[in-house]
Amino acid sequence: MRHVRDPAAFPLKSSEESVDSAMKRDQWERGCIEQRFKRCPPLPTTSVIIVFHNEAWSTLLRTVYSVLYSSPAILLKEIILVDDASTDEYLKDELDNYVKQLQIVQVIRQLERKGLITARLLGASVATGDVLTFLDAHCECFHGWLEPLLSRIAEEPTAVVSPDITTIDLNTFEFSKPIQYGKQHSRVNFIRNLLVYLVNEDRNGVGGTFKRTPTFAGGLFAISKTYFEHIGSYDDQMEIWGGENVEMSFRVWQCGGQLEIIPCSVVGHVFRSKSPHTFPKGTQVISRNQVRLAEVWMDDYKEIFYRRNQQASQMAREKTYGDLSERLELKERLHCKNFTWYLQTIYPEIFIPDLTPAFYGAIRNEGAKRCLDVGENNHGGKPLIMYPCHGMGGNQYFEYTSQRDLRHNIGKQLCLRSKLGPVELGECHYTGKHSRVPENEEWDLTKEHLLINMASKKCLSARGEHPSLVSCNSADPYQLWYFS
Ligand code: LR7
Ligand code: MN
Repeated sequence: MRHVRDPAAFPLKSSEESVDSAMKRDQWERGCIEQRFKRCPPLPTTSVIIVFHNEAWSTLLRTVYSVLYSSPAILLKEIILVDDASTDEYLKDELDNYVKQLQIVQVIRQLERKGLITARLLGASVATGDVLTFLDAHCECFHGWLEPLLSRIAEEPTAVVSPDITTIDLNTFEFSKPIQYGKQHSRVNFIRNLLVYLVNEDRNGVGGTFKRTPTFAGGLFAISKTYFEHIGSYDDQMEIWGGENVEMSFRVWQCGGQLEIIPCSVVGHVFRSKSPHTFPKGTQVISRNQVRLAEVWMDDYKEIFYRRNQQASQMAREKTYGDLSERLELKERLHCKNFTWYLQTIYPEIFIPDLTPAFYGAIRNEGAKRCLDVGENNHGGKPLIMYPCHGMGGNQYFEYTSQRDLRHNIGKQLCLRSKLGPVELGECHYTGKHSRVPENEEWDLTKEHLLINMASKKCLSARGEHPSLVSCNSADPYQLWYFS
């Protein structure tokens, strides 16, 4: 039996009109259509938990109706809407009254604005289903999304499973087609600063029903309620937004669970170009959340992150990230593995930047009295510039590595390389395994503070419009470079 939808409140633009044929074909090609789920023993039931702060009425209700419409009634125990202290009037009595007619939908409220993490914990605390399924408040579930998630958890209770998340267009509310695996994860904010993320497409599970993934986006997932509690739910001292997804990724893997994407489960999410939220204590709560997770789960590798994030580094030094004793106890109690294990076992394909680069930070030029800077939006291919030293890292962050390349590697690994004319940034050729630094990316930082490129044997100079290579002369202050 299926729940009935309210056509007025849920003008199903995507699931019924535009998407259908492309999506169905896609589902067919993946072998999703033939999947059958056993009735005996029955699949576990689920509580769907949707947290929101000042969400638009239409998108919130669209999410709710989409769950009702696409989930078998026998599996859907309830939908719990958790209001994170919204201030919009329509989300108060009007919402309470509206959902009464929907019977299995309830609204609970976090009275103080504390963010999505504690809001989800509040939702979980009242949930009565076997499995907790979390969704953002602007999602649309595609037909058949729920069964594969629950089925995988029934088979493997320590699996934390995410649907394949597709983009709902911000303006037209259309699903993107075709769906692209993995793409969603490149947005994982913290990892972007630390390591660049790739889903390993090859490690499919039995029959391709799941893919293991080192990290997840964190907003849309299902987990057994018992396992959620066992594995340490969330760090309840994380505030507002950010970091909890990475924390959960590391924790689940390091403490014996597994993180998976279930390709046959498809859910759309409205990606917004910028965060609509206010941050009552400022956006530094994001860094604070990240420091909390780095301190607990990343061992010495946290330094790689701190070198790239001044704010986080300062919090770590001054220990202003709050008390971590409960999280550290949890790690102890569950006998969780260390971060080296995680990187080697779960994420072997990742390139790990130097734990202790020979030099790092800004590179100041003696003659120009300015710093080497990659300029705006330089993802490779563009010449560099000289810019007043700002001490903020960012576009002026470089590492001189043990293999003697010069990296601007806050997100992508970009290397300084020689070229006729101005030097430029390009993707680094040294990626660890079975690779070496080509001469045009290799630099000798001499005692005299010259930077000699090994291909041309010429020196980097800050004279002229862009930094470029010239014949070496240690008496020329424009050829002298200092790491600060
Ligand atoms: O203070 C807040 N209180 C809230 O209740 C801030 C947000 N929220 C709610 C909000 O209404 C929404 O329902 O929390 C949810 C997530 O916030 P979004 O949608 O504004 O942000 P987002 O989509 O960028 O969120 C992503 O990153 C977050 C980091 O904390 C969470 O992990 C979100 O769950 C995550 N969203 C997804 O993973 C959705 C799929 C993205 C992909 C792929
Ligand atoms: Mn969202």
